[in-house]
Amino acid sequence: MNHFAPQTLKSAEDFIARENEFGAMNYKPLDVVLRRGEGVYVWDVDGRRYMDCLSAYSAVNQGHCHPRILAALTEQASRLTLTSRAFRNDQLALFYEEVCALTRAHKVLPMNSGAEAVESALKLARKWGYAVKGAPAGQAEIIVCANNFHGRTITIVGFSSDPGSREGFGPFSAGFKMVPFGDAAALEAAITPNTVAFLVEPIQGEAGVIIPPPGYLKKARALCTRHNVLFILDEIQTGLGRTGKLLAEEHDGVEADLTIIGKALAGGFYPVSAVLSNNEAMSVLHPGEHGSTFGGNPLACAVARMALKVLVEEGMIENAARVGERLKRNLEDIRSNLVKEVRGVGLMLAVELDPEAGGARPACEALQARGLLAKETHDHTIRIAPPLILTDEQADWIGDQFKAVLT
Ligand code: IF1
Repeated sequence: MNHFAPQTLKSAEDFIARENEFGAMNYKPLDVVLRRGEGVYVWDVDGRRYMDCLSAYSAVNQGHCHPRILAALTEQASRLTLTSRAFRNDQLALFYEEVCALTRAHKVLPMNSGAEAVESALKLARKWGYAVKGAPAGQAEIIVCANNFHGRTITIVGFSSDPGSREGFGPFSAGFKMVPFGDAAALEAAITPNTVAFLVEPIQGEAGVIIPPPGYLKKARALCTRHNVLFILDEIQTGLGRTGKLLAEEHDGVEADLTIIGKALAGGFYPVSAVLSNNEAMSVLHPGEHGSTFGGNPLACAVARMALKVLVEEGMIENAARVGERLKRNLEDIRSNLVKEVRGVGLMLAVELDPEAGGARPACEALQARGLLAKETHDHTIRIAPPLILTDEQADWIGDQFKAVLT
């Protein structure tokens, strides 16, 4: 029997049935099977075109199959892909230099997935806590927020407040404390002499695009400074132009001690993440204390360098701010008692439906039928995060589709 027989799957139903037969069932995707993507559009196996309003959870901010990133990928892939960090490669230094120039970070730790970068930041924070702050051995505490989403490793789900993410996966790492998101007084009350870090998303993504009260990040930053606690921002989703700034922290005029980026860092071509550091925290890591086979590989670095270059050179960040405002206005203009709230910044938007509206999932299916792919989060929220190259006309078209489905 030939295990590598030519593809015999044709219809979407064929692909879905085969997936369900052999795959882990840890997702419940919309029943659309995609074959091709270009810019803000994707096409399914029947040739139907959709506007992508999810952007792979903000990993394709630059648009699908961006030609300049594709060229960087193929050029590098044909030359050198992986050296491991046992040897050096000629892309890593340039990646470091360009990321630092762009973000004003001093040091970069390259990883692959977002969760790995979060884990790396937590390790750094603990080591800093013992080596620099002087926390007693084994006593370091890290404060996180309720309704956080930082990834899927055992440590990370161990400090999740979402039962679905957490239950059945224990025992978990000790040393994490949870406070309500957006509540600076609660943060201050939770800080002890053993607190080494506070980890927070500038805007909570999975929680449903939750924007904290004005001044929250500034207060949190000040508290962290006052109590000698590392302020760690998870910008994996909010970063790299999504909110109309390179980093969401810029909206609040704050600078984190450790900033975690991922997703769009490689424009959807490759998993690349990084921890950025603007203080002495990175210096606590010595050879052999942390690493990754793939972190900092030349293919990842070449792709990430171009992904950042096009984001900046092609004006995508400013476009996200401008078109995002227009799209938000379009959504706010929908007169419907099915809509409870429209919220978001830049092109990180969400429509919260009235609990009586019949749920976000059916609304997403109705949008799908009209050629728009969006994803619900929780029962009543539809998130809208198209690629940052969205035009005014496309923003108006999205508004029209939501209007048609919600009125
Ligand atoms: C999935 C959500 C988005 C993240 C933040 C770290 C990570 C993520 C702020 C981990 C990942 C994901 C993963 C994806 C769904 C997606 C998501 F709905 F779960 F919340 F984007 F909104 N920090 N977010 O948002 O990064 O290890 O996945 O690279 O299917 O689980 P990762």
